[in-house]
Amino acid sequence: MAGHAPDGPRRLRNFVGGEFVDGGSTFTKVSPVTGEPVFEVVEATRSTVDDAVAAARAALRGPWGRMGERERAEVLRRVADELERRFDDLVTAEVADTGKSIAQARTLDIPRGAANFRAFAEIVATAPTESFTTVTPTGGRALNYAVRKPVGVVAVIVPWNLPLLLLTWKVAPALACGNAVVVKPSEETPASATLLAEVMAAAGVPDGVFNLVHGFGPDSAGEFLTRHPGVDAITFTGESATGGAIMRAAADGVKAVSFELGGKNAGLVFADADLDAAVAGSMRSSFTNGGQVCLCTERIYVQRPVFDEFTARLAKRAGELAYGWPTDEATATMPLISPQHRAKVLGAYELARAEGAEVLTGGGTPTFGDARDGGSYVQPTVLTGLGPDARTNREEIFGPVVHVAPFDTEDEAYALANGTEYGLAATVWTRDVGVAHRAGVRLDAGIVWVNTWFLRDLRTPFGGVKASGIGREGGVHSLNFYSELTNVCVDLS
Ligand code: NAD
Ligand code: 6OD
Repeated sequence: MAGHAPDGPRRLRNFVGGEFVDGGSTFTKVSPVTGEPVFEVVEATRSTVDDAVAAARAALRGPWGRMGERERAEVLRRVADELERRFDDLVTAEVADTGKSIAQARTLDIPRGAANFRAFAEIVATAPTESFTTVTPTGGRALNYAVRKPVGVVAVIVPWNLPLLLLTWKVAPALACGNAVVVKPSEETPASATLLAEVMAAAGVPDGVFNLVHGFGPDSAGEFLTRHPGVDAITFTGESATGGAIMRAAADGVKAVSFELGGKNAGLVFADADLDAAVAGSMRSSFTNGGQVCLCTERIYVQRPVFDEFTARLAKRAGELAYGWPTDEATATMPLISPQHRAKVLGAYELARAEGAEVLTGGGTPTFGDARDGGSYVQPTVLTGLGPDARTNREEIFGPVVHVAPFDTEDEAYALANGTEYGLAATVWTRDVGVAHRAGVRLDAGIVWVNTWFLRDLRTPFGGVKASGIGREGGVHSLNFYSELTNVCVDLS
């Protein structure tokens, strides 16, 4: 049966200085598909975190700290090779933790893990050195050039929705730049991160360069890491409120932070759009991974001439999404990550009704008559009828739900899209090249997709504006966060 480990709950341990370590209490990870226990996870204590940070620091003083970019790039390629060798194990782990469809894990999550390492191997090996020639006060010349150095020990804290993808998106550039990392995966998704530790060891990554601590946020591994004086920088993906808490924790140590946070992303469908593509694309952008992607569109604004047709087609297709077990190839949706998250999303469905929304499809929970009734499923839901000030249209829900509303003018579309505290991503459907380019300028978002969604080139800047983040990662932007640049100025006269 899909979704849980065949031989019952397996014990997952922390990984410190190249060894799996036990100790401390454990917590149980349950299957989102059935609610049954799948893993017993050893929670890192404060002293485990101390050991992990010390191991990372020691690794920086060893051979790792003396490697050049090309050698490190070679290590990253070996990690990618090993990830590909362990592909099936990683798929199984990701499906067990999240309940996502095996088809998605095979085509998105796990391949992106390997791709992250290959991309940053290439990026670091080919990055140019910044240099300027300067005229000196005596009319001579000076040469300035910037030397990249590792920041040091980097804490990597990530969420549960795309566990391996999001973890490796940060670990790959951090290692490419010569840092050592202590990673804390979400308490909801400990399995693929544990396999990544095995991958690191098999790929010959020196001991202590990659350390893993399991646990929670406040008063657990997450907070121990962010307050740790031995941590030099924190890279975090998760909720905006958690980003605020981490920023407060990091303030005393004046640690560098990179934050990829929440979103309340808008889709804009203009009347001239290819409507088939807009409906199909919006199905992906609202319902991929059960709506649990920070880039998902939870608000779609549709130009009035096509509003009725677009909305009817979207609601019909959302109502037809196939549930299935994760191993069924036809499965098109998935459970939410946990009963707590399900309660939050169902609360949002209730709030939408209380605010006066019309529920076009969904709005509740499915029943299966089998073990999935113990899981965390909700129905894919399409809402309409609410104004821009409704909480449903302002607060991130992070589930398979979208609100659809009409607009008349291009200016109005941008005003509606920009009307939240978030600014992560926006998706625009139009055949008008002028609108396509203006949208990039007018939308308050770190990423604007036109006639597509979640099409990624790992060299491009990725991040959010407003409450959706601080900084950009991707390509040279990642290198800049994960390196210290020392400018060397040589007077040549
Ligand atoms: P979360 O903020 O609750 O948790 C994320 C991670 O932070 C987990 O590992 C958690 O244990 C840890 N954590 C929680 N409190 C902490 C604290 N006080 N100190 C240190 N660590 C702490 O987020 P989540 O519920 O796991 O993930 C969903 C959220 O992530 C959504 O808001 C989503 O939009 C956001 N997200 C953003 C992006 C992006 O790229 N912008 C990508 C994926 C998810
Ligand atoms: O594609 C990426 O690099 C990325 N960071 C995706 C984030 C998805 C959010 O859930």
